[in-house]
Amino acid sequence: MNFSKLNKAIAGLLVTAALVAAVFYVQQKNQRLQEGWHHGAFMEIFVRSYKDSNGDGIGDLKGLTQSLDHLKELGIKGIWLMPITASADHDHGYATRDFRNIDPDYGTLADFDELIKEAHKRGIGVIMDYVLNHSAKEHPFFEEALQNPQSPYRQWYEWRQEKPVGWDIWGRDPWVSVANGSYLATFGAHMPDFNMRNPDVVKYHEDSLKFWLDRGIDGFRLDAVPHLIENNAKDWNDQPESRQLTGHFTRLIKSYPNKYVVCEATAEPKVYAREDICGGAFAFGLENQIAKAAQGETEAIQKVAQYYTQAPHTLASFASNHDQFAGKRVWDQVNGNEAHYKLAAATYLLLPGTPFIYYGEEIGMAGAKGLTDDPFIRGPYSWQPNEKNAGFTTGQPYRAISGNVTTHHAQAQKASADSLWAFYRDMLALRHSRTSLAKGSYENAKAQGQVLSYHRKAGPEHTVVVVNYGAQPTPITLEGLANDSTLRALYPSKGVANQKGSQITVPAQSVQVFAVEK
Ligand SMILES: [Ca+2]
Ligand SMILES: [Ca+2]
Repeated sequence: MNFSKLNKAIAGLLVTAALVAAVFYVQQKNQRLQEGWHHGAFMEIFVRSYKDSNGDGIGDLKGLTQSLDHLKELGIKGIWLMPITASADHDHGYATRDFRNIDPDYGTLADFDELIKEAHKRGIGVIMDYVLNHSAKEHPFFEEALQNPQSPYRQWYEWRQEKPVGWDIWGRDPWVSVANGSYLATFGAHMPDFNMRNPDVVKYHEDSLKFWLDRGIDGFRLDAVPHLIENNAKDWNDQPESRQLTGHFTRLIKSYPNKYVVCEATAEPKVYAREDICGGAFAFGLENQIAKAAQGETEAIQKVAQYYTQAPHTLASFASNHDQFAGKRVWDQVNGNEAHYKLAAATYLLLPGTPFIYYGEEIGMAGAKGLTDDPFIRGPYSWQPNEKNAGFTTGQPYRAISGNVTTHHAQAQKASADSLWAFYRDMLALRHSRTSLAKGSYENAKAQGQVLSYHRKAGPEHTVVVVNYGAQPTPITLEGLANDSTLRALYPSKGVANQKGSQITVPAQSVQVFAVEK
């Protein structure tokens, strides 16, 4: 090869390398989530109960990955995974046995990587539960601390030689006595509290969070953060130190671009939604008002109207979740009344705040047959009208299936134009097509009898939402409209005439959404 041929060959190689790099860059870019993706609707998923891929009767990550198109069809932009880390409880997963591995029931780290990749391809972000406050009693660190008081891991938990007295957390003594001391366990003897004042513990959690961030997780739902640090028998809930430490972990997570944090802070969600603590927090307390408003209670409709006038819009709204203390499944709350069900859904899907739908809610799934308490609301997803396995598994489901599997399942819901699924899909499409609904202002919120109305604005875009919870058509006056503005019907898109002026009559038990135009 002479010199000029060699040069040409090198130039050719360089061009090829540049092309490969360009293709790689475009692929990477396509896999990145849009800025602000977390303003879209999330689905809370209990993996154990969602979809089983291997017939062992237990839902798993592969089953979820196979279901991503189903979630995308509904319009889901984010998934909150209840704990998928290895746990000792073999159920909800909050008793963590390994903070840096997938529960063997759910699959492997490779399955996790595949889930993230496939979710991102569909424009869906994935956040996961992370439990800071405690580990499982079976965690190797705690086992060592339990067996050997001289172990450095003794300082990783809250151990006392003498059992402290006078403590009462939700009616029980959180201190558990064993042969060589007592340990603190806010959520039960099987989940010992970490000593979060120990810098080694903080570092351990930082490294675990980074472990998942480096793998591509899009954020976290931080569990039970007001309980990170206790001061004494009286001052154990929501201490200033817990707020500070939560903010510390949030800053770490958000040092990665485009990440989202939502906290579980039941008593003071508005405080924890602050940017310096979590940025996002579940709007506990609103869910009860949504259920009551849906059934026409005027006082609750007033409270719903007021809520976001005084609350940060970074809160996360929901109608139900995996904890019985937040209520039963929506189906059981409204006793199967689908008109009430749709009103509950519209209420929180169109308000400010990121909506979190609890898996099964979008198909009208009832509680698990014959069960009570938390297991009642955590049953296998109803894919098909199969009374043996709900289409959730080809084997024997690990838990009783839903009481209404024959009438309310994904297959029928997706085939019907006026199903709950279709309604959720339409509400999400509206939210995602209107910036004002996804992240706009909240103005002129008003309850007139059983009718809720409010305005959402973003730049020149102006949307009016009207919900009549009552059984009668009701005339109302809309404030905040210019004299010459026209209300163009966005929902329903058929059968509602455009309106002029501020007097409108709202049909019984209906949701109407208008674009305000000059
Ligand atoms: Ca399985
Ligand atoms: Ca604690």
